[in-house]
Amino acid sequence: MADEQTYGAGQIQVLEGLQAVRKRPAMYIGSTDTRGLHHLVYEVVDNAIDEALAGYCDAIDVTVHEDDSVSVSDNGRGIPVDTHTEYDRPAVEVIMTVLHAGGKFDNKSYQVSGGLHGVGVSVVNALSAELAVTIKRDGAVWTHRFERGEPVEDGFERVRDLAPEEETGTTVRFWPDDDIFETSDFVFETLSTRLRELAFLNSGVEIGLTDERDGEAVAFRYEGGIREFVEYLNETKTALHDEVVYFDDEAQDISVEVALQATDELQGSIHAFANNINTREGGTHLTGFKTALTRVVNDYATDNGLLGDLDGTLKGEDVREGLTAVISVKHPDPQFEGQTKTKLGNSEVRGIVESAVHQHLGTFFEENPSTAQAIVGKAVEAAKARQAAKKAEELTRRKSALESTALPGKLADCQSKDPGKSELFVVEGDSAGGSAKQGRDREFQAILPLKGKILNVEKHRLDRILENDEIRALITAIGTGIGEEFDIEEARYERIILMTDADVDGAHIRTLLLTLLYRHMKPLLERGYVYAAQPPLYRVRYRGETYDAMSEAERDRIVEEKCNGEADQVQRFKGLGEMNPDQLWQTTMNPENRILKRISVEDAAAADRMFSILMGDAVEPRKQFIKENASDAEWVDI
Ligand code: 28F
Repeated sequence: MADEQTYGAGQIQVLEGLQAVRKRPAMYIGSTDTRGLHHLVYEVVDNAIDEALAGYCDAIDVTVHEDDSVSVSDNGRGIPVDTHTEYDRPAVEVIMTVLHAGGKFDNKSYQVSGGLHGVGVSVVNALSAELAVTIKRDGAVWTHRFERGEPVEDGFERVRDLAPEEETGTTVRFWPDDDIFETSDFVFETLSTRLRELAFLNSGVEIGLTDERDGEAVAFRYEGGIREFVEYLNETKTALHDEVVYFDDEAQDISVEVALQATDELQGSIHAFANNINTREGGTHLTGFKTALTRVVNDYATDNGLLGDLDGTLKGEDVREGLTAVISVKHPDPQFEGQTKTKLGNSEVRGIVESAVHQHLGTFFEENPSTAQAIVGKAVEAAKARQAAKKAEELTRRKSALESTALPGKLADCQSKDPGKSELFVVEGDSAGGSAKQGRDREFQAILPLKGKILNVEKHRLDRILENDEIRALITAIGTGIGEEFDIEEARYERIILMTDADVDGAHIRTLLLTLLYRHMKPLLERGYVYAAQPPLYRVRYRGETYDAMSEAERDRIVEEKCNGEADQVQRFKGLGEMNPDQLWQTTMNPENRILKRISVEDAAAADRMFSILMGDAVEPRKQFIKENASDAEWVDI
């Protein structure tokens, strides 16, 4: 090694590389917010995983220290420390300072990551105020230190002999640079979720996480690999067959693994990975999987007479309904595409996955008829429901301008036939519906009372939903149809105003309605046609004047400012039904002074998400959750 710091070509390349990374960190790690910060850990862990894939490591430990630094340790061979011929520096220094110097370890395995994900540990080094690496190999312990990516002078040293029973391996500890990152706060849950995923994807490797800030610690090791991943994903679901279907294959140096298990859910959950990266944007491996799956299920259904009176074949959506699956491919030269570089682009992968799934799933079905019946049977049931829904959808829409589907009897329609001027109030309860019918302006305001709770759309397919009279009445009144039949241009009103009580039950009904609209009539939300009415909570009477308050705070302000602080006659409106027609008109329906909240797609999505989160049968947590969130909507004058 040269005595003085010689700036040969190698050193200049190193400096230019580090400067490039520090100048535009987001180009290398995606962002400098919390996601980018956690990406540093994943880059270092990836190198340890590579050592495991090469067959030399089976334990990786990640530690978050109290000083907000992170250590990653593995029990592999230890990064080489011999002098690198081209750079005349220790190999470890080259790997830590030269961009993309990780390279292929040996022909048997390859770096697991590519694209944004495989920038290499030199990027972590460049973005760390300090980085220390400890290597145990060749009978000794070596250390090296870096500051913002640059080697510390005389930082590389042989520290001591390796004790006879000591394992070889590598430890990298880094202190993220506060000049680069918006935060230095590592989130245990974020790290543990990704480390668990890596343990599933790399069976047999133990991955531990310790948080020295509060002592929390977990360890993941799954001998069953992605089989256990599917079991984990299905922990809260009802599986339709006991054994997780699993197979793996390799062709052209590309390995494919598939695990799947059908459940009674309506939503599918398919996760595709390439070189351990969660390809959320999909790609050729996922396409190949879906194509072959649909074909194999259809072939089995046809060959075994399982299609019944179904006309046509099973669609992909039928086959994937309720299916939990994990696909994991490993590719020596992965091409990641898409907005967030999480779409696999390698075209040859599609055919490889397709033939692997076709061959192995087909064989599995032949050898395991009960499992095959469970999976195929679920797809046939989904297809039948889809076709029933299509028929029912047609019933909710005018077949042509001449034929009109009878409007629901309980709808008090408005006189105007101009959707742009017409409003439909969907009112909770018959008594409030009665007041609304009397109080409204019948020129442009229609009323549709809904009785009690409408059906829980989360738990049912569209065919079942359309059996519900309340929901069918609503869809028919709106006029657009639903699902595949939906046509926004047929909307009979351009304002659909949900008017429910301002209590938990009212919020519950509003959430049910929003979930229905979000899932099956989303363009109504996208066009901004959907609103929530805001009935007053209080009425304050003082010296012949009446004031309406939308909240307790407003009530107190009125008492203070208008009633000289005398807590005079204050009426709490328990529900819409307590208001007489004139009060309801004046406070909630009269465009002159009513307050409506326009419901955005995001609002409805949040309602939908909340609903799926709380879909368990425990009603109390659901009510509590809605109560806490029901009043957080901000209200606008319309
Ligand atoms: C805490 C993070 O980075 N572990 C690593 C190794 C082992 C070898 C290696 C790494 C460049 C191209 C050779 C050792 N002996 N954990 C880690 N463990 N890199 S990174 O070599 C990288 C060189 O190939 C290693 C023999 N072959 C490879």
